[in-house]
Amino acid sequence: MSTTTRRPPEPTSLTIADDARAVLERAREEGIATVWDRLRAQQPQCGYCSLGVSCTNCSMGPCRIDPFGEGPQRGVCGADADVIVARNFGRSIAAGASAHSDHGRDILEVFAATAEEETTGYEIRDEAKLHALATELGIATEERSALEIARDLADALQEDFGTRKDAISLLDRVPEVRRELWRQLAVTPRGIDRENVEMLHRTHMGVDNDYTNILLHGLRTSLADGWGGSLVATELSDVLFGIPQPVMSKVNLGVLDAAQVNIALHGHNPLLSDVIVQAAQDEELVAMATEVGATGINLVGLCCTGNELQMRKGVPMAGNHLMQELIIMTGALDAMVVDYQCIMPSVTDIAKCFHTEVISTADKARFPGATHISFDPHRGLEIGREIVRRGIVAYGNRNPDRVLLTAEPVEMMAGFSVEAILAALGGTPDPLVDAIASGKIRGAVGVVGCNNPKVIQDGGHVTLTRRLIENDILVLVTGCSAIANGKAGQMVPEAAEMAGEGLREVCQALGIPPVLHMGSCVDNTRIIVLAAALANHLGVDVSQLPLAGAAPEWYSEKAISIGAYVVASGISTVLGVQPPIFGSMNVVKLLAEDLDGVVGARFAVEPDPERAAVWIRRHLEEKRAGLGLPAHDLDTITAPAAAAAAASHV
Ligand code: SF4
Ligand code: MSK
Repeated sequence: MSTTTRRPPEPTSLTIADDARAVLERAREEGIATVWDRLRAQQPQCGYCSLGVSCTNCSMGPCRIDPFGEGPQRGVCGADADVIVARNFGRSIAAGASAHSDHGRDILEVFAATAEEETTGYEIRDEAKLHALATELGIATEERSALEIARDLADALQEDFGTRKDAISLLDRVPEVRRELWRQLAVTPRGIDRENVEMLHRTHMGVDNDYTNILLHGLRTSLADGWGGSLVATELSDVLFGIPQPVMSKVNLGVLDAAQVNIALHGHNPLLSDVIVQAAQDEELVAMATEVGATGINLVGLCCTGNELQMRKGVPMAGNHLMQELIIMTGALDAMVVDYQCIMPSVTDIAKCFHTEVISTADKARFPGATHISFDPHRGLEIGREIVRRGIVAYGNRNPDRVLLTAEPVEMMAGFSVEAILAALGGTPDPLVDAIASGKIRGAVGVVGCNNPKVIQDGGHVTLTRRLIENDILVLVTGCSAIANGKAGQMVPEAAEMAGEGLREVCQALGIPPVLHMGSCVDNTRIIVLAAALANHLGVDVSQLPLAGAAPEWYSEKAISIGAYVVASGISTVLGVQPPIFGSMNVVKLLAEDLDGVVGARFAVEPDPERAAVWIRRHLEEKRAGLGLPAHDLDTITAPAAAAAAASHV
């Protein structure tokens, strides 16, 4: 167990969340190192890497470019700062896109096996969505069974991963004007795996040495994620597990119950967690839990596996990215079941100080110190039962004197799939379009992404979201942002009271919160699909709509890929954490300025959420003016004086 001898900073400076602060006090008292301590131990972090000007792509290096212009300006091979920064950025996009797309493929493989009746615990739960998808791909549905259709659909989508095509299958949802733009720019994604492989090829030494060309392929790679791998994950998860519908749930560490066996489901892929939810209802296992003295089995979510379960089944949510260590330190967690992505290797270290059993389940994601139970969809339910059984046994090792549960859970509403939003609007986007056109709603913004210990936890998400809804901007959230906003009480219908007059009126009429939970990281596709549907409905391009994206606390390569496909789809996006690109002002200029003239959208970097809100509000008003809608005078939209003095931006 690693410990730190220096006294860590006050919890109030690390997080705005009360549940986190209480456990961080315990970490301080007991000398247990957390992600925040490890970040401090890493200071000062490498300046070359922070600027993106270091390269390890070959063994003539490692190389770095002197950002002050006094030392080397070229790597051993001759690559300059522009090439090195663009190559690093491109590789990050490919890594993020690969993570999402591999997740999508895993869902697809189980879907295909389910179609062959080879799995246990899985079925086609939404035949209407299956039919809609099949029709979209030109697959016959008349007088055919669901399994027959599913087999053809699985084949067609598997083709999207590897086969060389002119375009992947689901691009017809994109407005024709944008698809034509992508054709002209040669960024139409041709195959989900192909674009990732090509990015790795291009960024090998001596291949693509034009930073613009590399970054354009970065957009193509990201589009293969957003309109390919991630979209496959979202759509087939809906077919297998059901389309999310609005559901009330609870959030924060208070969802743990000292009287029950507590099992947290952490990661991203709903395949195993769905069968664990089924297993936890097994009468034999519930009886076993009672025998060991518990009152029941309490499943809770973490990160995006949690989002998947909360959206579809109302499973309570324990926390977001930076809560994964703290939940173990409550002493009340009996088992943490992990699949993949965003799971800190440190969880097994922290678990050694408590009784928690960490159970890894994906053969591609092993955690030394964890019990590994290999996921196999052919025995899904059986494995789910085995995992729940282990959680019950671990409960027997719990020390009641170590249990630290202080938080009261907060209510939140989840489950706003595109289908659910349209249903809430009465089956047509017209009410939303009318509200935007009249100015009651100024526009819509996706506030998404992670926590990052460089940002006070949840502070970026909650402040930015609050400022947007106060100014009549509908906010769509996914991933850890959804959890942050849920904890802050901004995701219940009553939160309409926090919104500006126009948004409040619309939300109250529809009975919805001003901040809509659209799902997990792969479900950012729901946001771009909704944007494309609105654009098609109005006969305009996505880039003309009063929309924006924001990732105030992002950390992950997946977030870079998401940001890139959102921008490439025509939606400008503000990042709250500086990406490693500032070693090349050419790359910065391209991403933050010139891209607007190419794809009608661009990146911005703004660490201060108050100023990010101003940037977004101005952007939306400019888009409104462009559409001939009533727009506010930009000079009236300003940041609070303190924020203006403190922040910097591109
Ligand atoms: Fe250095 Fe070029 Fe090799 Fe990168 S690819 S490590 S810049 S020699
Ligand atoms: S879990 S990618 S920390 S949102 Fe999707 Fe949260 Fe970011 Fe992971």
